Amino acid sequence: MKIQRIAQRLDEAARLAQATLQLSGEDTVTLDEAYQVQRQLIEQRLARGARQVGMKMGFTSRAKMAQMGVSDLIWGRLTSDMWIEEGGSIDLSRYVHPRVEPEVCFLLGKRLQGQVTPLQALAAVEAVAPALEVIDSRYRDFKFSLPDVVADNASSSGFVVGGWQRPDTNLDNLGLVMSFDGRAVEMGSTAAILGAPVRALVAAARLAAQHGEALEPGSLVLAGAATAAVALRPGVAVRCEFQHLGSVAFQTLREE
Ligand code: OOG
Ligand code: MG
Repeated sequence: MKIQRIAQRLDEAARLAQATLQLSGEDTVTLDEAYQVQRQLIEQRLARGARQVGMKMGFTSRAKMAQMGVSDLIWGRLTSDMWIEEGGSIDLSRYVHPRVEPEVCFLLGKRLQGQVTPLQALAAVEAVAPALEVIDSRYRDFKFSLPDVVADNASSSGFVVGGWQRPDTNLDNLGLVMSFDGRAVEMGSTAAILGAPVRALVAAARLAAQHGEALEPGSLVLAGAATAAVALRPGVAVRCEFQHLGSVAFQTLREE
């Protein structure tokens, strides 16, 4: 069956770190089918022992929409095997063409589902943290249509979460600098995320509900990148410093 076949193709591309072709011909999918593929893809990871730990929003900033040539919010699922320890190292040979981008992460203390106001969303937050997301499209040349990238779990690949801060930390317009080996590669503000990152949480609750899902207590929500993503290379110390929120870092191993 088509959904199963595409999910398997994308799962294999991720496991082997080998790019696959964009979905076309009989494998072209609608947005609705793309979310079915995504769910199937995640089922396969769960069957291998991973746990679903939350969700991530995509294309919540103009910088990201412009970089990738798409203009709609999407979401993907975060699983435990994507977690990268803060300060830890990753081996780039496990990825196709990884990039990194600055994000903020919410930890939910209460359940959120459906239409909620920003105030209700904030009331469900237990803590907030600076974060970095490692994205890695499984498609050749990092090119895709909106349904393609949704099927590929929104390019999710890894995430690093820094120290948790109080839930009432104001996230609305915090300056940030992402650096490689101490040199700035992207600068921006959390205001780039839908005007205020809490709006990404509101959107996450609404989009999840459209697929019969809720944001459960204990789950993480990545709000989407504040700047364009930057390609990773071996042997680099990656760090993002956020005004009032602290920093988050990891490194990539040198090539053997
Ligand atoms: C898709 C994922 C988008 C974000 O933060 O906007 C995303 C991609 O850019 O490949 O994670
Ligand atoms: Mg992202």
